[in-house]
Amino acid sequence: MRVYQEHFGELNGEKVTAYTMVNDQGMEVTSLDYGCIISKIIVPDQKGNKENVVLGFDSVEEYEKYSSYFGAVIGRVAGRISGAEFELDGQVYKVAKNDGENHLHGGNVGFDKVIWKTEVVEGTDSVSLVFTYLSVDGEEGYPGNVNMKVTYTLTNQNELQLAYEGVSDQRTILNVTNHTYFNLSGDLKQDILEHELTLKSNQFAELDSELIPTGELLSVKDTAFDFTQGRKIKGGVESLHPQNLLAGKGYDHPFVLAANQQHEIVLKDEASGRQLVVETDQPGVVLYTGTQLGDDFEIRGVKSRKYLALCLETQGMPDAIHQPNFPSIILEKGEVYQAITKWKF
Ligand code: FUC
Repeated sequence: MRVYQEHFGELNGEKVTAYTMVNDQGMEVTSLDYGCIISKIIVPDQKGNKENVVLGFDSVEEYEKYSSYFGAVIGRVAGRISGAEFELDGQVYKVAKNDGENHLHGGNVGFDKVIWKTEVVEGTDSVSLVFTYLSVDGEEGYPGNVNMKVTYTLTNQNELQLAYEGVSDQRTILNVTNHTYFNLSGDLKQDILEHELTLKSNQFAELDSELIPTGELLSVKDTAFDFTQGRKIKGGVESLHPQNLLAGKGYDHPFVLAANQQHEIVLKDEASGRQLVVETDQPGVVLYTGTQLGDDFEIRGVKSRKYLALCLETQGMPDAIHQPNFPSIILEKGEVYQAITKWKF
């Protein structure tokens, strides 16, 4: 296994480096120190053709101009915070309003838009990239100095592990994810409507018109949200369920996971024969079917458009700070926040 580095570009005069991890089977993962962005994942199809299965760009400028969080780590809090404020210990914290009246994916300059310190760690059967970043007290409105560490580990079994750690010097909130857009067809040969998803989830969070959870958990039974037996993404695009319509004809929904570390999320593309198994220790996953992807730019030569890729954002439930029935995302002073997600191809 090996890791190599390349100069990727510059962000406000600072150097951005691309790190590529390669395993003995030829699987490759390229990641930037800018936002811990995973810009490429190259895996073979059933015939052995090695192609890229994620959305990404080859320049910092394109990321700055067009990216909808492509491949990036999201924080401090993934998803929307209603009204862009929350109360903690009697104090109201106003966080950046970057999605109408609400806060989205950590604000204007979230974890996805900063440069992280990087260390390469080479093991015998794996290689890791260890990214660290100090998010200072008050950044984007959040309390506490938070020391973050994100570790991406590639193994010889074609598994990429994403491990997140955070420690704060004050009581705060933290809910981190990765916003990779998958398309298993390879090099964006076709959109993801024929991809089949299996999810161990019996409930999903109802959203309001601003895509914020209402607090109600709805049963997936007899709806296009039932992925327990496997279902093609196009089912949700054709569905007349008000929640599919509200998400722009598709999905932009948090699902409550009924199992952890048990093949709880499986994405398949029959045409290429590729399969992705996701395992996590997190309570939920946001399925986002790229319904808001713009069509005024190209992604490595392919016109961007709706349904070109989908995200499986494993995380705590969005807007949990306002929903007492969702698992808490409060992090105590000195406590270590830990989350792990694995993607096995
Ligand atoms: C997802 C969605 C949002 C948004 C963003 C780019 O996580 O939940 O609606 O469009 O990504």
